[in-house]
Amino acid sequence: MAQVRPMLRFYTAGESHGQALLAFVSGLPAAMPVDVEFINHELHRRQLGYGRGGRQKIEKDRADIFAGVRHGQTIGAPVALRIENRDWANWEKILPVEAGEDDAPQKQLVAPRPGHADLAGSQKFNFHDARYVLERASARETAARVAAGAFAKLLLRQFGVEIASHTIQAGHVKLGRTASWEEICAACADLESPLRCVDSATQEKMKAEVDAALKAGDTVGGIFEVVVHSVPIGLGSHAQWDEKLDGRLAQAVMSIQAVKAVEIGAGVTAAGSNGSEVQDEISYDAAAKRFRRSSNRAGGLEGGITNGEDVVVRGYLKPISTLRRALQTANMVTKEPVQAAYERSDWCVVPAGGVAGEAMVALVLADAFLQKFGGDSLAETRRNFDNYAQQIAEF
Ligand code: EPS
Repeated sequence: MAQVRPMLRFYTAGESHGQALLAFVSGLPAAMPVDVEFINHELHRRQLGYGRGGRQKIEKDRADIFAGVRHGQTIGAPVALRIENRDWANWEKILPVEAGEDDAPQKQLVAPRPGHADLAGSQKFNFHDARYVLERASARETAARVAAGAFAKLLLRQFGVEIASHTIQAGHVKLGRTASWEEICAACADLESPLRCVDSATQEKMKAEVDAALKAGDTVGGIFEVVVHSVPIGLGSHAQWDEKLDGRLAQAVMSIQAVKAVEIGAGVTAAGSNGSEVQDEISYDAAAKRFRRSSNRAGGLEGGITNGEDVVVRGYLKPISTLRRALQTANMVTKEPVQAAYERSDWCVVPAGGVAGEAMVALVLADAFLQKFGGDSLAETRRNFDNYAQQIAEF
C-alpha cells in the first residue's frame, strides 16, 4: 500500500546513551533563512517541565548543523544535524561501538518493564537483554524530532503559520475551559511555567498531582493540545485516504513515545453528542470578504482538508511506563517472576510531549504545504502561495 510520497522527508538516528542524536531533513526549498538560535530554543523548551528525571540536568541540547545550511540559509540540499548526548561520557565503556572485552561493564536489562518496548522488542530482534531496544525506544529521540520540526516551523513561519501547545490535563486534573490563542502563546513564552497550563489555579492542582505521583513512586499521564494558527485553506485532500491531513496528523502525533490516543478538535466529545451539537455553522462576512464558522469543533479540518480555522490536535499520553514502585514481570533469561527493572526516568512528560507534538504537527503541515505550493526556492514557493491566496480572496 503506497502512501503519498512526502515532499518533506525526515529521519532520526541515535540512542539515548550513544554519542549523539542525528536528524536529517530533505526537501526544504532553497534560500530559506535558518535561525539556529530558534532551533536551540525549541530544543531547550523540550527539556523543561515539572516531573522530569535527572537526565535534563546533564544535557544541554543544541543542534550542530553539518549539511544543507550555508550563510544562514538552506541551499536546497538535505539538512543534517547532530545533538550531542553529554551523558555519553558515562556510557562510553558500557555501549562502545567496537566489540568490547568480555569483562567490560554492561548494563543488561533482563526484567522487561511492562508498557515499554523492552519485551516485544527483545523478542523481535532476538536479544535476551532489552538494552539496545530501550536505548532507541527512549523518548530522548524526540530531541531529534524537535530539531527537524524547528526547520518545518521556520518554513511555515515564512507564510505566517504559527504553532504552539499547552497542557490541558496532567494526571486527573483537567483544564475546564477553552484557552485563547494569545493565552497559549503566553504560556509557551513563559519558560518558568511548570506545566505550560494557561490557568494558574489549575496548574497548581496539576503540580500537586505530579508531586503525589513522585511520592508514591508512580507516574502520571495527561493531554497536550497543539494549536496551529493562520493555516492556509486547502492543505490535505478529501480525495484519497492517505491524502487526508487529519489521518496524517494522527499518525505523526501517535508515533510520539507514550502517546496512546490522538484527537482532532472536539472529536472525543463529538462521538457522544448529536449532530446538531457538534457542527460548526457557516456564514459569509461580506465586509471581510470571507467565510466564517460559528465554532471550531472540527479542529480546523473538514474532509481531511484545512478550512482556515486553527488546527487543533490533542495527544493523550499514558503515564510513563517506568515506575519506581516496580510492576511484576518475568525475567527474559530465567523466566522466573521478578520485579521490573528500574531505569532513571521522568514521572510526568506532558509539557515535553507537547513540544514534540508541535514538531510532528509542523513536519506534517510543512509537507502538506510543499505538496500544495511546491517550489525549489523560497521565492518560487512564495509566488505559488501568493497566487493561490489571490484565488481564495476572489472566491
Ligand atoms: C529523555 C531522556 C531519557 C529519559 C526520558 C526522556 O534519559 P535517561 O534514560 O538517561 O534518564 O529521561 O525517557 C523516558 C522517560 C522514556 O521512557 O523513554 C529525554 O531527553 O527526553
